Amino acid sequence: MTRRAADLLVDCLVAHGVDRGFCVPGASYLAVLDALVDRTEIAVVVARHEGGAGFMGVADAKLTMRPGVVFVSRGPGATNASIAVHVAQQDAVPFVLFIGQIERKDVHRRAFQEVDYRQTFGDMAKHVEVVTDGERVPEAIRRAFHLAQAGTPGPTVVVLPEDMLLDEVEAEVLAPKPVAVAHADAGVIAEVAARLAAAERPAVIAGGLMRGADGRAALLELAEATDTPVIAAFKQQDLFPNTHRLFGGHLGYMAPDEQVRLVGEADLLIAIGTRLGDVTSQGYRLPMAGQELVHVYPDPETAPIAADPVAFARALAKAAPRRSNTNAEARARWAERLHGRHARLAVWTPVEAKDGVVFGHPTVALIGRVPGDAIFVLDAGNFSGWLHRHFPFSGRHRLLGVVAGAMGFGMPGAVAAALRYPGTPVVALIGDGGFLMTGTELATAIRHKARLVAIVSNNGSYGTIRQHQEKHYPGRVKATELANPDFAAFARSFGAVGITVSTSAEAPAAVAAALAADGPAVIDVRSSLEHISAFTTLSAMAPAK
Ligand SMILES: Cc1ncc(C[n+]2csc(CCOP(=O)(O)OP(=O)(O)O)c2C)c(N)n1
Repeated sequence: MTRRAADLLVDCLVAHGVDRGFCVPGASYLAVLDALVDRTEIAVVVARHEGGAGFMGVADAKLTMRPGVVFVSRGPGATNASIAVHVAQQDAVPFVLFIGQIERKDVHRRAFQEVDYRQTFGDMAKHVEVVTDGERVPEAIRRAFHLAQAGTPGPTVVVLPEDMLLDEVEAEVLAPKPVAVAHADAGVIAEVAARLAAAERPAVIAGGLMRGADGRAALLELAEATDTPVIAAFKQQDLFPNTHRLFGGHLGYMAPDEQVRLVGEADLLIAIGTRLGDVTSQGYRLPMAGQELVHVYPDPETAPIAADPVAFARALAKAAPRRSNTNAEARARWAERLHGRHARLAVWTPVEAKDGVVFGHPTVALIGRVPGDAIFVLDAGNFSGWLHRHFPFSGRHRLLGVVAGAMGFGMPGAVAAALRYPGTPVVALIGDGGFLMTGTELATAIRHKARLVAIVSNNGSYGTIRQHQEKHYPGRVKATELANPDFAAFARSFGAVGITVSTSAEAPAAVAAALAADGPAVIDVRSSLEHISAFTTLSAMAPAK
């Protein structure tokens, strides 16, 4: 049987379990869109910017643990989407980017919108493949999906010359290539179990690769079976119930020094499913000199124990001696210190400001108003600090953020989450900076009747950068001030619910009304710039006069 390469490509995607793709259309891959017209297996979500489409793919992958699939056009489309390729690499998320390309005969002529994707994405993607022969579509798809998931998950790029998609080909669909699950040697597990049993102050640092339900269950089992506290790596606070006595806090951006020194007292750190990047390690301060570290990650370039982190956690929970070890008392005191420090930091003391609403108010208004399985989506910026600090994640909540720190993830991430879990409340927290980067994906939310709540911290500033500015160049403000539209009116102009919060007292009712809305809702919080973060104020940062 012969078929068009574009049809074969869609058949291959279906065979790989793809049920949704995000895109901005382009003339360069019209044949794929044509092939998708009659296919009900794959939902196509059209975004308003390739950065938005890309972030949707990343968010979907974080939720499903399967590769996010995104289609963009050549040149401008592909470069717009590059932010998501970078995030997928930094956040270790499986992701496949399809790019339409110029015709094969025009390669290297600097043809209209031509880009050499091997060079452009060479540093960010795990694999970039130009499919120059339609017969090789199945092989290319299989490789791209396999490499996106094997070892450290990450992005792959498949480039589709426009004319290749029209090839009449005989090739057959290839089934997905199974992804290897590396198990640590029983001897290694036994050795780590013995070290864990001997430790007085052990702690697990849990990373993003534990985000699936099985990973969370394995963490809980390991913690409870061995009385070992679990500390969340950067942005992974949802992995463990935050009120559990064995929750040891979150190693977030610029964590308080007291916390870092306390983690530095651990006599055994077991880092599972985290790369121990610069934020989690607090600028590579952790592990501290002489501190014992067991590091488990699925590739040997990152960690000495190259194993599947979930399988490892499970195996360690089974192998480690139960709680009745001789250090039980010391362990209990250690867990108390770690959890106590987190619990003290988490207490919210309502505070008012003259220049707007302290963003903690709408954040804590979520407590008790969202169910235990709600999905939170965080854009990048200081506003996120209040959620990290004061919101007690249940262990079933999901927190989608960007370890790579890219702004613009909030709205598209929320759209993807709302489409994947239509029955689950989705709440995005976004700064006024990030909101005007990709907030236009509200149109995509409207189109798909996606139920989501976006709470925007409107402090008229790129606040995070202002804070850095005040620290390094006090009083010399440049390029961080913003002029904003009325975000509630902006939201209403899309057909969404728009609510303005100008005083802290209005926050709870606004949150409740937004959660009850039948479609997307945006809360414009006129927030305080003086309260620039959950940890400090502009006045406190000002040099003493
Ligand atoms: C795409 C992108 N551009 C620039 C930056 C640098 N950056 C980090 S935080 C930030 C400001 C965020 O401002 P806003 O969204 O208003 O949130 P706030 O910090 O005020 O709470 C900027 C510009 C970034 N991380 N990502």
